Amino acid sequence: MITLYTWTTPNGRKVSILLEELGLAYEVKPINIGKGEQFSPEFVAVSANSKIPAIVDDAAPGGPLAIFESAAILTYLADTHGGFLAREGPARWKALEWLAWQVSALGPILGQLGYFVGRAPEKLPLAIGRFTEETERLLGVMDRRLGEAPYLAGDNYSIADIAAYPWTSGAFGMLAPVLGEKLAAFGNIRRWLDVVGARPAVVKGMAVPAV
Ligand SMILES: N[C@@H](CCC(=O)N[C@@H](CS)C(=O)NCC(=O)O)C(=O)O
Repeated sequence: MITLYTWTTPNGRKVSILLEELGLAYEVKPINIGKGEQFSPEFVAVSANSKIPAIVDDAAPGGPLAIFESAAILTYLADTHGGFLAREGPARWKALEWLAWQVSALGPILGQLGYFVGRAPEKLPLAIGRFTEETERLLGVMDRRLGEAPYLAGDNYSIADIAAYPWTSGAFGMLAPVLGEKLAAFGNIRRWLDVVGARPAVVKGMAVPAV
């Protein structure tokens, strides 16, 4: 059995989406990061960096395995269960390329924008301006890619799309008042959001954890 440690945030939902896509049985352990549960010794034993998501796979090859960092978890699950990541060839490297881009660029920049717009105790125009500008640049990069190919890795839906979906739907949803009319320029992303968001596993994964 796989245990998923997660919360109601984009990084956690990447993993619940993939678990749903793969049709795997999993147990959800909500970690309320608003209440500091990510710092409990029990959770740190699973996720050394005190961040969700993390998994423990009791049936891992070679014995129970704990993994944190969403990119590592997605790659592990896709490789172990044979889905949404090509075994070899250009499609594999394109998926890993866009997965790395999502975890190193799109996610952190949107996370910082969300913080400075919504949660920072002080409104700092310089920080909001900087992260808005970089968000628009990154969405431009993604829109151009989705103008060349239906999915981030190319012809097939992959863990790169799964990683990008919860963050991008947040940018077009919660962050729409900040990003404003600029979003209208990203028609390829809108087409992709509609296609990916209509997948039953994505709908189910986005509702995890049910708290
Ligand atoms: N690079 C990590 C980022 C994980 C991350 O930032 N998780 C957030 C929730 S989306 C978290 O646990 N935050 C708790 C905290 O910062 O204390 C990944 O991709 O898994």
